[in-house]
Amino acid sequence: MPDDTRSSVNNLRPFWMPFTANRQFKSAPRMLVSAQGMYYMTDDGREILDGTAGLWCVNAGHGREKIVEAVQKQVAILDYAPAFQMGHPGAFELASRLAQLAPGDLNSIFFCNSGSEAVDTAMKIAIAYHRARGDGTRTRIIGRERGYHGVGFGGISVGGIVTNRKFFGSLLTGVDHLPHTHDIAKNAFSKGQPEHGANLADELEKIVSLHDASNIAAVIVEPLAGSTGVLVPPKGYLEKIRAICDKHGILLIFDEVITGFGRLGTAFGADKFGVIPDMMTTAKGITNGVIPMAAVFARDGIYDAFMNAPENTIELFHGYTYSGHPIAAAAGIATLDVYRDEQLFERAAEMAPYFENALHSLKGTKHVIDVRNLGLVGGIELEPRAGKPTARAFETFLKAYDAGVLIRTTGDIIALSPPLIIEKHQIDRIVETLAKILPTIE
Ligand code: PXG
Repeated sequence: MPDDTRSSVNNLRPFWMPFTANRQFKSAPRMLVSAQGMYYMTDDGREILDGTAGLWCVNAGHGREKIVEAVQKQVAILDYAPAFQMGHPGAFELASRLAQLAPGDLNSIFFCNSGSEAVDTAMKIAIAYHRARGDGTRTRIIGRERGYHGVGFGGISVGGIVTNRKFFGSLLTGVDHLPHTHDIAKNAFSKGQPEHGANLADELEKIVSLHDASNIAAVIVEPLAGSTGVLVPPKGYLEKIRAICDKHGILLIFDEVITGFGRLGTAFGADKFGVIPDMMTTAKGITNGVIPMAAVFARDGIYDAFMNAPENTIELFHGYTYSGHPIAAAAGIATLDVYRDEQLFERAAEMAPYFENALHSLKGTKHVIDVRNLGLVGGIELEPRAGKPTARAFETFLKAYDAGVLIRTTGDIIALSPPLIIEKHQIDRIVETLAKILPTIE
């Protein structure tokens, strides 16, 4: 191999890229070199409008001075403090702020570094909680078809995305899955929550009667499923899931990695839907994507159940070197300040009707078989090309990028989740770009 391909940035071979068509990317790289506000800048000097808040995480927009300053300051004061048996003020302050923001008594915050870790953590807490209360047969966890809960073995086991599961062996045992709620035949082009599908929650009763409640620890669902293509929960569905969990003593975990921190126009999806889970997993927007961080929120009763362990012993044998990392905590505190000072969650709620109408103007555009939305999340589903699923959406993604707009695609679904600071003209630009591109795609 010639030297220049070994050592220079032009050698794209060593970086094995995540969830990426490596060969396609490396044949025509899309390199982002800086970002500010609503825009990325590419290595060839083009501005790209960010229609996806990075990967659903940069909710306050890019390059926010307050967050940058907080990180710079913190790294010089305390770069790292041991996470086990030691503390530092930032983690306690951020946990208090998060507890204040959370609905109900979701007051205990366990820090992790990614959504995948948060999901593993919540699953482990659920099982250990029942055991701590003398209910140790409750070990099963129920997820949902088309659910995305990250890529740890826990998350892919309760998750329901086939390609994320089928290559990886037998996964965790002791899981089961609810049916997903997506029903284009009945709900296509719904604005906000679809009318049909609350009855799908009754499937949980069937699963309970199959395994018996005494063996079930928890149900985990995304209140709005993001990665699988923006599946908005049908009216009444989450309320029913909550009621069935209560009836059988099963914990309800909301995976709010995407819906947390304003995406739906409220602090959390739980607020938007008026359904309070027993635990929430969060990540992404917790630090505006600036430093990796995640958090599990648990209700008071869950934390308390662990506090009967013998004195001076560890109550939960779980944690990460970087749980509550000082720099991530500083980024998190500054991020919450920005959300509060600029009222960004409220702003998202105010902008949502404009976003909804703009997206639904794509009804009737070539290939579009559904448009769905809630808050500042939108999904545009395309008819798959015969024999080539995902090809049509991927081509749309590439053409949109060429036209200066970043979208996400999953399967044949376009997902939009812009920063909450988006302006109307930027929403128009995204939608106009798609309206122009889609008819040119085969
Ligand atoms: N739960 C949910 C609901 C998620 O959406 C994770 C867990 C895992 O988080 P980490 O931090 O481990 O990646 C996620 C992540 C996309 C996309 O465009 C979505 C995610 C990540 C990357 C891309 O659909 N969600």
